[in-house]
Amino acid sequence: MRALHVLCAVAVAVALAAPARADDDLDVPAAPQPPPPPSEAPAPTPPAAPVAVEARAQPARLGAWVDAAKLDVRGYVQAQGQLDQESQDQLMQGGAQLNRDGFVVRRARIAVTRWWTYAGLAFELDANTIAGAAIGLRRAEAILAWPGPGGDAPPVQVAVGLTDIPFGRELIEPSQQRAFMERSTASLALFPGEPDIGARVWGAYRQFRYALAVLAGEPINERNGFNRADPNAAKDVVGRFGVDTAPVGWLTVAGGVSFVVGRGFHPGRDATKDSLQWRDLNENGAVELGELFSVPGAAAVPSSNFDRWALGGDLAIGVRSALGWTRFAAEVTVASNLDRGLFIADPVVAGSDLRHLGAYALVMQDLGAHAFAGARLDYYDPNLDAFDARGGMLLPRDETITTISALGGARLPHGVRLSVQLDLILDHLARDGQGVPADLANNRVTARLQVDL
Ligand SMILES: [Ca+2]
Ligand SMILES: [Ca+2]
Ligand SMILES: [Ca+2]
Repeated sequence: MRALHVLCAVAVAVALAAPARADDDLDVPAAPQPPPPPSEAPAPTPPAAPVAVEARAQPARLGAWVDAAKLDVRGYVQAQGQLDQESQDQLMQGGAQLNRDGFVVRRARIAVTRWWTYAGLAFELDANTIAGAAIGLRRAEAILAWPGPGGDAPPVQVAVGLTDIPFGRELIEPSQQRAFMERSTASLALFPGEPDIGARVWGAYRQFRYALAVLAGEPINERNGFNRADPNAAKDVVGRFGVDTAPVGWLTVAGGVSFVVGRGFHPGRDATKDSLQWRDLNENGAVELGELFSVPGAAAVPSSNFDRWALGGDLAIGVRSALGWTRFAAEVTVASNLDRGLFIADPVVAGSDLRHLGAYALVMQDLGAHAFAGARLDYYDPNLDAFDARGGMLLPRDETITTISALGGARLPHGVRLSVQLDLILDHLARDGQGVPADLANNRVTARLQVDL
């Protein structure tokens, strides 16, 4: 009996002691170093628990740790206020908001890169408030590189993951460096997002540049935060071959040709049952025999793929004068069934292939060290073969969107950039009193403040 009492006492003692010991264990990392006296100087790193010390939010320590780990950490915030003629204090059928006036965090990005001799990783997150606060992946690449003798532009690099789409000039230009608020209309329509999932090979030899990629073909759109997986097994092949050279100190020339070849996806339809529909034709609120209609069920329609392609050419020239750099750039793209952002191209629904034509030309001028100005003319025809039914006749229809943008801004010290852009959009998206396509009132002005990390 006594033995049982002793056993119980020991068990109770152990049970009471156990949680206390566990708590002690949890406190151990913080415990060994008493808080330093009120002096400002940080305490020397104790030999125990170095990770816990480094995790504390001390900017100097964090910077030292980032340096020691050879991490390249970059980031920026683009916040803007905008006024849009198209804005209304109304809701669309279904609840979508039509207000476009106000403040927006367009991009808040943080990017981490780490390089070894033959490998690297790149990781970038994007946050914005375009359609409510959203955080998404902008880039995640596992990279292998074959460094050349110079080490500056490796001849061969291979990236697998969420990577850039190597088409043209505008799509691969980082948003942090682009002077204009957004890419041109054609670029936004054909490539609604800048990254896509796949594998990319690129490199440089002297002034020559090449890039080839095999991608899912569904660019991730950071505007709507709607990230789709790839619905078909077909992969888009995207490539660009070009040159980038500076023959003299005051002149730079870059240009290339790009292509996309791939297969898009047309979603099928579910099967439907037979149903009965009532339309109150005489509006008396009573169901009468002549107002009942049968809607026959339909069999399911299978999904199918369709071919799509694009071909583009781009040219950029920079000239330095006493005023600063003057930069010209132009790009032309012809494409078929590739619009994925604006007027979604689906030849299965349309009954024929949809041909697109996009182009832009821009000029940017430095005005001394701290100011700049620029203009861009941008053109997009989403369907070169559009027809419109009017008065019982089929007439060729103009669906082009021409945007004239003017930009001015200032570069301030510490990576601060303030810019204002006015967009005049000439389109055929509205209808006048006779039903003839007319210009929609959708001009806009945007003021943006960008601060780099
Ligand atoms: Ca695909
Ligand atoms: Ca009725
Ligand atoms: Ca307009």
